[in-house]
Amino acid sequence: MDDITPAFPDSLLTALRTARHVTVFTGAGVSAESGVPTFRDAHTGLWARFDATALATPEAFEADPALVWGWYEWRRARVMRAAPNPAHVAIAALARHVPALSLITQNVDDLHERAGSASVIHLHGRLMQPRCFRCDTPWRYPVGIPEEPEEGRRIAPPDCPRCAGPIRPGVVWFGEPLPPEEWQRAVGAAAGCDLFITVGTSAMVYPAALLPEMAASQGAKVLQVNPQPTALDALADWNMLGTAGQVLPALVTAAFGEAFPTRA
Ligand code: BV8
Ligand code: ZN
Repeated sequence: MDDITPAFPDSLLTALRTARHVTVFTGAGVSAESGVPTFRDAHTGLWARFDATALATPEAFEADPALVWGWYEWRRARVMRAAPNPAHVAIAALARHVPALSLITQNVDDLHERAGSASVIHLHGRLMQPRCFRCDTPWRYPVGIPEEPEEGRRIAPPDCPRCAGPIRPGVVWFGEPLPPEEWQRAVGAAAGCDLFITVGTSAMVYPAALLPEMAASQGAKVLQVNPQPTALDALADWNMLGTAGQVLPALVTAAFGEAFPTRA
């Protein structure tokens, strides 16, 4: 991939340099350059091959726990073999240059944390925090990176040591409520910021997709970073068409002078 250095409007650089509170909102696109598949991308997207509602729901898990657990084990192996990319690193660095930064993610991977971001708001749960489907007791994966199962392989979920119920992924499935405290933190971060940066999300899953609108309606400026058009194009004050791994490091360098390695 050739390293292009995007040109940033002065108005954007000034907004970033003078912001009191920046809120960054990420979707699967921020992890794409780490090799973690997104959901909707035509060929690599998880949902191109699986129907998400056929897998990412409690009903699907109850109907076929081994199919759903196998899908998440395949994803977990991919995430554990992945490394944070320059986008994750730039977001973690940005926190050092602005008075206050909130990071809200729809992703269930831990790449923001592994890049050094703190107190990440995980709206849709965390892959690495499985729990019992029946009694909610937290469960811990065995140490080490699992063999990457071939896609679609069924793997029976472990049994809960307390109630023998099936262990489930620690994510929020469709039809399940978002964790109330995480949602409240996210709403506060959207309502309280003066610059909202949305990165790598098609903004089609609710209620998460309401956050950019909430930020804009209370007066925040909105920057979108995405290589494709999304539902947020009309809302954004600036649309940087490019990948997160190219645009975000260049933006932090242009605004604050901090240089970044251009490769993950
Ligand atoms: C809820 C965890 C209520 C699991 C996820 C009918 C019935 C039931 C519910 C609904 C319904 N209709 C609507 C709903 C609400 C539903 C919903 O929104 N459905 C959608 C499909 C319409 N929402 C829910 O069910 C939510 N819960 O409403 O509960 C309730 C209240 C009280 C009591 C009971 C119930 C729960 C939603 C959470 C679902 N879980 N994830 C898992 O990961 O398996 S969602 C999952 O999909 C992700 O977390 C993420 O949120 C979403 C995918 O979106 P993106 O991250 O944007 O990824 P996508 O691939 O779409 O886009 C990637 C973008 O990146 C693209 O634009 C691409 O161009 C770009 N990109 C690619 N490469 C790069 C890049 N960008 C930058 N750089 C690159 N290199
Ligand atoms: Zn249990």
